[in-house]
This record gives sequence, structure tokens and C-alpha cells, in this order.
Amino acid sequence: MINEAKLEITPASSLPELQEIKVKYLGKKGLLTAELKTLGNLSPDDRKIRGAALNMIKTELEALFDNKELELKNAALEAKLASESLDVTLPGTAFQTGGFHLLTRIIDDLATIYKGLGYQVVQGQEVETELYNFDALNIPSWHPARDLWDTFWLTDGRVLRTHTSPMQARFMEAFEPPFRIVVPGKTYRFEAVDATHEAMFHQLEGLAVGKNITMSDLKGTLEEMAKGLFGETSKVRFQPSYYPFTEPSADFAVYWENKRTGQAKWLELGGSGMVHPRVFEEVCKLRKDEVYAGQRGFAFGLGIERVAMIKYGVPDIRYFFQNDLRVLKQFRGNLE
Ligand code: FA5
Repeated sequence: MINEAKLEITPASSLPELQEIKVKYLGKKGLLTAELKTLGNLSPDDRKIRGAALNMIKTELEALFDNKELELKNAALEAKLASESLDVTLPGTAFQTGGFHLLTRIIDDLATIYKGLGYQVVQGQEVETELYNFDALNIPSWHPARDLWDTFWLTDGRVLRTHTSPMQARFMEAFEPPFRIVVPGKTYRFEAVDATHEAMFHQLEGLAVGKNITMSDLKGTLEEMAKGLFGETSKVRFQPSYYPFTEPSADFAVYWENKRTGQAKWLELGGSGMVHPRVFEEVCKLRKDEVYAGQRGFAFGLGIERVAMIKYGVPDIRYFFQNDLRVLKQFRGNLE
């Protein structure tokens, strides 16, 4: 029986097949069980001998089945491992990455340009007091110039900063001259929103203070920025203007030769001027010392969205904040 069983067990190729063979020999109605049932018909002596022989066969058969079962299980495991093994030469699955917002990229570009000119990049706060947003900048409450900035007032009398200029006073209050800083950040105005005006937008403020600073330093600095943003052929021109915290004041435009369209244009970017002596006086009052008496400096402020709209031909400022991926994705890769 053992040899017969071996002939069937050895070629078995699956566990269900092996199970069938096992039932055939060891099952309730199996061949060995049938043999065992015949023991009753034998004499006690024969039964003893035959019984012992059948038990040995049973043990041997069980060992044969157990070994084969193990062998089949191992083979199945190996096949599974082989089929699941990693082929490192296959191309990977592409996964989506995020990207920086166009405005963040422009702020970063501006920060890089100004760091190259020895400027520190500092951040201000978006909720400001009237003191820093207006009074310290020579805009007392009775001054008609306050109307230049349509303001969001909080119920506690504070404001959402209407420009990044409050950091001029805050920085001078905390640090001594000479220094050069730029302040990028969000600003808010109670405006009727249209294609070029938002209620929330971004500005970059610049302030340089030192004994011998002149208007030509301001022009040279803005020109470096223009070249960094719009290429070596870019230049800057001033137009007389008015800001309560600068005297003289000038709006500035940059010249841009657009290589894509072949057009050259002058583009208004922001306001600037020499720091008004009254601002230094206000800072002396805040500091309770005279460190800023007799100092000179220049300041400027520009709209970041304006730069983005000009440089990348974005026709409507509202696109920046609608978070439409079709718009945002256009500015993810190399922008040149
Ligand atoms: C100012 O806010 C001054 N603080 C700038 C300044 C700083 C002058 C330092 C002198 C010295 P103005 O209100 O013009 O200035 O705003 C500056 C720039 O911000 C504008 O040229 C424009 O590009 C942008 N801007 C102003 N209002 C909005 C708005 N509602 N939406 C989008 N951009 C705006």
C-alpha cells in the first residue's frame, strides 16, 4: 500500500489534490480504514501482528502526507514571493507634487535680489495699531491724507494694516541705524474690488537709514531691483508724488522690454521717497532717545500682485486668490 500511495503522492501538484489522495487512504471510507476493519475477523494472535503492521503503515502514510503537504506549502509560498518581488528597473509611479504660489515666488525673488544688496528681510504684523499704521508715519487723525488709505477698522480701534509702512516705525523703534530692510507681507484695504484692486494684497516695503543716504541711492537700488526682475535692459524713472512719510516723494515706474511679445513699456510699480524728518521725530519720541535725530534714509513700497500681473500677463488680480488649479498650475515650473 505504501508504494502505491507513494506513486500517487509524489506527482501531486496541489494541496486539494493531496487532500483527495489522503482521503482515499486514510479517510473514514479509505483503503487503510477498510483494512483495519478486517482485523475483527482475525484470530487474536494474527490480529496483534496484522494490527501492528497496519499501524506502522498508517504512521508511514501520515509522514508521507505531512512531508508532501509541507513541500507544497513551501512551493506555494515561494511562487507567491517570486510573483510579488520588486522589479527595480520598472519606471516609478509619478505622484503629484505641490508648488509655490506665484506671489510667493515673486516675494522670494525680491528677497533674493535685496539680500544680494545687503538687506535684511523682516516680517511685520497684519493687525496694527493706529499709532504705527498712521500717526508714527506723520499721518495724524485730522490729516486729510488718511483718506488715501481706505481702512478696515477692528472694534477695538486697531486696524488691518493698509500698507507695510508701519514696519518702518517698528523697526526703527527697536534697532539703531545704519540698516537696510525689506518687509514683504499682506496688506488690506476697504476697496471696491476690480481687476486691479483687491481688499487683500501684498506689498514689499524697503527702508534704508544711515547718515549719508541720498535720493540717488534710492534710484540705484530700485534700478538694481528692476534689472533683477525684468532683465539688464530695465531702468527706473520717477514721477513726483505725495506721501506724508516721505519728502520728496516719487512714484516709480520700471522700463521692461518683454522678450515674449517684443514690446517695451513703462510700468508703474509703487511709491518711494526720502524719509520725512517728522517720521524720525516720531521715532525719537517712541524710543525716548535721539538716535534717529539727523539721520537720513529712503523708503519705498510696491505692490507684489502688480509685478506678477505685469511679468506674467495675468489679466485680473482676483485670479491669485480664487485657488483655481488651472490658473495656479501655469506658474509651477520654470517661469523664464
Ligand atoms: C503705499 O501704500 C505706500 N505705503 C508706499 C510707500 C512706501 C511710499 C514707502 C513711500 C515710501 P500706495 O497706496 O500707492 O502706497 O500703494 C503702493 C502699491 O500697492 C501700489 O502702487 C499698488 O501696486 C499696490 N496697491 C495699492 N492698493 C492696492 C489694491 N487695492 N490692490 C492691489 N494692489 C494695490
